[in-house]
Amino acid sequence: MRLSQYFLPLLKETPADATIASHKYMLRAGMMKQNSAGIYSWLPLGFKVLKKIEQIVREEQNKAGAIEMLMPTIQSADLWRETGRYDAYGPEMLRITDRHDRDMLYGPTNEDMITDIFRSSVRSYKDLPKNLYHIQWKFRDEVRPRFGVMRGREFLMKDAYSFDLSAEAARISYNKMFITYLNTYARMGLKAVAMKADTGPIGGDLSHEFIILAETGESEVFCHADLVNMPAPGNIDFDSDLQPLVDERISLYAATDEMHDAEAFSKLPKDKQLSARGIEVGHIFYFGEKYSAPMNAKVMTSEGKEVIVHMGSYGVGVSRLVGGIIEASHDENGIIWPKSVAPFGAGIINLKVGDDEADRVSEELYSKLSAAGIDPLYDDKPDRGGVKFSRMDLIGLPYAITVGPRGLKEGVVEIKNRATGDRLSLTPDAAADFIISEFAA
Ligand code: 5CA
Repeated sequence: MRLSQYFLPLLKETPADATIASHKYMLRAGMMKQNSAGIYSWLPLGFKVLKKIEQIVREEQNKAGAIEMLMPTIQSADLWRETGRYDAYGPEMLRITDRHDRDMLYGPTNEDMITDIFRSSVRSYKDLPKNLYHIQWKFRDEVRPRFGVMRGREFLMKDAYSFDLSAEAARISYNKMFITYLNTYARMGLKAVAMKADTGPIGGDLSHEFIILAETGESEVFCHADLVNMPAPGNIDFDSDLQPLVDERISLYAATDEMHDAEAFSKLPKDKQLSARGIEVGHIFYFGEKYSAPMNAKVMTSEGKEVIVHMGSYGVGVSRLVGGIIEASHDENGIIWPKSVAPFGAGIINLKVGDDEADRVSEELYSKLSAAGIDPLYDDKPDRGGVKFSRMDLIGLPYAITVGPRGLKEGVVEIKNRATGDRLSLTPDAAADFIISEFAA
């Protein structure tokens, strides 16, 4: 993409209500624009990141055998009346009446709807287990929408729903999601810890929140320090017994504020007692028959007996992750994107647009990197060097190649690594090869 043709409305001033880094930088870097409290438009740069995160979530869900679908944002109140949640959900639910005076709502979650879809088509144990998911906008009329996309009213969630024949089988589905979540966050450069959590309006008695540590996090959390640097399981066989991998983690203390047991925590060695603030980037639940019983979602067993199915649900805060990644990775100059979710792989800064040699070399780099799938952003605008450098730092691409007449006299361009600040002078060809090989690694 050529910057002169892109839509990147940067802000010079930080809006007064933006108090945390991700909120400030998402506004300043032209990633999003607020339309009303907790409701945002995703501008092109922000939208690219959102789509990359979504795709990582999708790939990891698919690896674990979950199946993608899409349910609507607007739901009928009838299903929610069946489960008793229409009244129970309270003022967080945005209720709407259509022209025929029917009660509708903008979905805050989809347990009721997916259970209806399941019961209307699945009859036999042979069709189990099943895990169905979608990546869809949700609406929750939060009392205090704040921190930009971190606590929005309209936000993008991946929500998966599992159906099993028994509590034991449901635990296997739960474990698959537990491991998948660790792998998903690791691919985004995040260290997420699974913590015992309260189940709130979703319900059930087995639940973990996935938390990334950040000073600006909304939750107070407590955990064994070793959990933070424990590597994600990575490529594993999802048909194998995952319980040992899960146990290795849940045997160490980790709980959110609501589930905190101060006495148990105080028994950890002093240097392992980590109390910090965190951002909830995912939440998984096992709630058995909570929805399937009132909605009569049953299947026939191999013995010809009808049983209520056991369910779980599994959420990832896709739009919240955009902010979460920035909280975990930024400096005073702007965002530092991990390669896996960066909106563009590298920037090309032409310091003297209009200079034949600078233009020619920049164009060549642009073609070569584009052909290699690096998706470069070419700053071909006629601005001063200082403006270009700070703009590139703000938007946080992993690498920037500076092309200027002075370097070109020596036959070199300069690569800057955004995360480390390291600089390398290389010939244009070597610079392109270097970046291509960094992305292949
Ligand atoms: N149905 C279940 C799981 S599918 C569910 O709704 N779980 S949840 O309420 O915990 O939400 C799942 C994830 O969505 C949370 O972990 C969080 O990362 C994200 N989320 C929840 N509320 C908001 C919000 N107001 N703004 C941004 N993200 C949110």
